[in-house]
Amino acid sequence: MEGKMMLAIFLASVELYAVVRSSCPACTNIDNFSDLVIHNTAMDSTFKILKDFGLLRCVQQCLFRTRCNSINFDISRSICELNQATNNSPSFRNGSLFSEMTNWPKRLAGICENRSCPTNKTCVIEKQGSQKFTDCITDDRSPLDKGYTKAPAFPFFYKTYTVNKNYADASQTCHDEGARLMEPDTEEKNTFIRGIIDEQNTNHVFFGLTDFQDIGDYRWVSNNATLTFNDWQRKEPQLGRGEFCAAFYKGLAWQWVNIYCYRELQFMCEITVA
Ligand SMILES: [Ca+2]
Repeated sequence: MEGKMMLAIFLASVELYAVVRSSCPACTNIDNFSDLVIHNTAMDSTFKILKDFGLLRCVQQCLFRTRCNSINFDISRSICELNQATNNSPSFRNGSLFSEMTNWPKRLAGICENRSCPTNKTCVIEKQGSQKFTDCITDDRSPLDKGYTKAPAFPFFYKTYTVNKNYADASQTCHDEGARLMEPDTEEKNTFIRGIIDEQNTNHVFFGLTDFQDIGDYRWVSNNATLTFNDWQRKEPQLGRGEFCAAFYKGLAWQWVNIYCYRELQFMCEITVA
């Protein structure tokens, strides 16, 4: 009962805190939740992204994992990022929230409070009838451990490859890591990716867009969706030449071109939130 009451107070306090922080000084002092840093996010140490998790469940998911030490929480999109760093100083990001584990009531973890699982595992609470018990289950291998980097303002991890491969082999390389070829499907993401590949010593970088089905009908590979945004160069895509794959081209500020799939180019993989 006390626990439920505490959770209710916590949730209420978070809402109040986010909305009327300045006019609600008492809200900042309930049960050690005084350190929710609104409009901030920590970079570089996110090892897991969870979608459609409320703030409380995000905090719990962090408490369940030995390697987790802080969270970023995207308030409007309910995206929860678990960070492993202990003392990363958060930087400004509108609509985000940062909080460190050291300031949370540990009993939010329920019966997982005193269960410490190995670093690659997470504690889960299971039920059998009215009995609850804990278990340590293997966590998905973190993209961070596979050499991926978390995009600071986006819910995905990315990795650049400086080896040249044809489209099929590039795609397979991403797939083998539980990833896919990068899909720059919004203007914001496209701009971010162009910034990343501009550091690469190359002229072309494949990404996950093809018109294998119908010439000129370009589709994102992951979900077969048509384009709602594009960044084709002025004379691209050129049709009827068998150029079924897409790549960024340095020649014109990394705008898009279609290109032969057998060309061996650099590429970029991404791992998004499931
Ligand atoms: Ca072309």
